[in-house]
Amino acid sequence: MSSTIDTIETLLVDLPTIRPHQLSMTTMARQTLVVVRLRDSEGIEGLGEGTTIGGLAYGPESPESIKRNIDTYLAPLLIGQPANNLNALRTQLARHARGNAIAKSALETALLDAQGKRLGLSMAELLGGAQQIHLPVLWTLASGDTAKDIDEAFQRLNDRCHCDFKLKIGANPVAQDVAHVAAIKAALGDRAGVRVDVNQAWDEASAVRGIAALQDAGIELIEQPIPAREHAGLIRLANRFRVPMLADESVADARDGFDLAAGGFSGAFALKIAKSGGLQGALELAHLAQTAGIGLYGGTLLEGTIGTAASLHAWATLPELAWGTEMFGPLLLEDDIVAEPLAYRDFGVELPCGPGLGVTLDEDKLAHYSRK
Ligand code: MUC
Ligand code: MG
Repeated sequence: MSSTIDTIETLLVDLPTIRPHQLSMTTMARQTLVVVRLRDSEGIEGLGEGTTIGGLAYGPESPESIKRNIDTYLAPLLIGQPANNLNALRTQLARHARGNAIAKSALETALLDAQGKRLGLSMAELLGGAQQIHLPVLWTLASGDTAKDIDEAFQRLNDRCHCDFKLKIGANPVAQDVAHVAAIKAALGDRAGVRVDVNQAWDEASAVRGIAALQDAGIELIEQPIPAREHAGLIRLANRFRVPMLADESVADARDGFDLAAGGFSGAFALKIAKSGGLQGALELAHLAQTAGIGLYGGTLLEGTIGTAASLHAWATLPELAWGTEMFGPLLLEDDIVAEPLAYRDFGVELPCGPGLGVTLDEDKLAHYSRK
């Protein structure tokens, strides 16, 4: 008899960040993790996690809506079902609930973790096997202060933590942002790669001005300069400039990827399990990008260790990530809710060993940081 899904519990966990994290749409002083604990009829537990950025500032799901929608609508679709047919469970969620990609991602992570524990396989092995076990990880500079960002970059470079940096811009006038980025790039010189993420803040005309100046300053990648739905504009920018564009909010899943590729986009796609409704959706986008000759980047929605580990298992199955990853979420948080943190070293992170995620909870820490 195969096991069935017995219970699904969700918790809101608030963790402070190590410093304010300033993005074009919000400044974060803490991150809220929606932690999923799924149990099957044999007592096997699967862990999942969903996060977003700044309540409703980043997208249509908030931590509170993720929890409520799992509890009210999504968990009842899974409870009582056979626990080991992940394809059927994913179809069940897709058929009966629209959107809610972050909530679905948290559930799929928990289902895969439980399946891995049941079969004695890591999540990457469940997905066909890892092709990389050490993944490069960049760091995001977003203190809001140029001198502080430069100090932070040198510290992380000298500690061999990160050798590529992403700057969050778009909150200030274009000329001010460009001056900030150019000063950081000039200070780092050839020692580090510097990219920017505009998080949709510019219109196309501002983007043309801003990108021209950033290209001259030696910036290597421009992430999501214009609003998510402006696919035609993003394709025009990709064709206009030498510096490549990275589509992030514009490309949630394989359908978006297909539209961009068919429209003549070149550059790279940011993969995020949260955008695609889980690991399988993110890998569908990755495989489409590979077919279309579009580069890949392992993205984060600033997940804690559970969501970061899940993403790493997915990215590890890919033969190549041309632009590396930004799976630094746990390093931005002051504390953790797992017993053993991820091993960050040599400008990257090690893929955790299985079964499942290869992550166990620290129950005391979880209780301490859980919202009452
Ligand atoms: C995003 O849009 O890329 C990734 C790193 C970071 O600081 O914010 C996220 C979201
Ligand atoms: Mg982004």
